[in-house]
Amino acid sequence: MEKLQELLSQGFTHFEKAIDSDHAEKIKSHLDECKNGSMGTGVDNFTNGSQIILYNPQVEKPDLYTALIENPLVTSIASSLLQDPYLLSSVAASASTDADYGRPHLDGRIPISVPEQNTHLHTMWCIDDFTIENGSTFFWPGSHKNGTKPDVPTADKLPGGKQLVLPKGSVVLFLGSTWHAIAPNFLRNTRWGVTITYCRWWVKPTFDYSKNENTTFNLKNYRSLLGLNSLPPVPSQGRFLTLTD
Ligand SMILES: O=C(O)CCC(=O)C(=O)O
Repeated sequence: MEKLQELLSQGFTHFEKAIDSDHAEKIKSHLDECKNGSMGTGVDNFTNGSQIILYNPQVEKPDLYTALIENPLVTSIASSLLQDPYLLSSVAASASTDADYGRPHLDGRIPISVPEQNTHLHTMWCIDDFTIENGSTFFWPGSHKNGTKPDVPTADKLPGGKQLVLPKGSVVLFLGSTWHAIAPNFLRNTRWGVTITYCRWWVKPTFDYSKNENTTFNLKNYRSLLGLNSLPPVPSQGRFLTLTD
């Protein structure tokens, strides 16, 4: 798989227009509503005001997000990298602001320098066209092999970052160890991205989605994605993979 090879060698890869633009526009309207409404939104201090984060928009409108969570282009790579049965760890939406460049960071908690051994796979769904002017995410090619976390306050202080210019409906896949950062939005419109994270079956997901059945019942593989079908094999020397029902 060419895209998997690119993910492992560069730290990120992408598919253009993995959902159609009508679908992306429906998600955009929903995220705009959420931002102006009562959902748990906030400006993340970690990124010094450069990012608005909205957690779990799919709780309100699960049908809009299912095709992203279970998109076959993503799930085939998740199966290869994380091995089945991988779990759904988190869903969030992120908008760029005009405040500043974001802080380079990695999402997978610890830097794992062997690409194949990453515990997390992250996706950034472009709900708007992603451009340099509206804050397309910076990714640092090869940074996933450093075995360290970046230590600079803002993306403009770290050379070598690449911003992908992508049409709405595209998806970027990146490893838990890949350095990235949000960029400033110099336009007055909103640039939304939806980030969906998957993890290995033995890693604790960020959110416990078994508590929101309405969020997940429409997922085709929801028992597997939520880790509800896990049964460690006996004897213990066989416990490299979980068994599933
Ligand atoms: O929205 C973006 O461009 C970046 C999001 C991000 O850094 C993250 O969710 O970890």
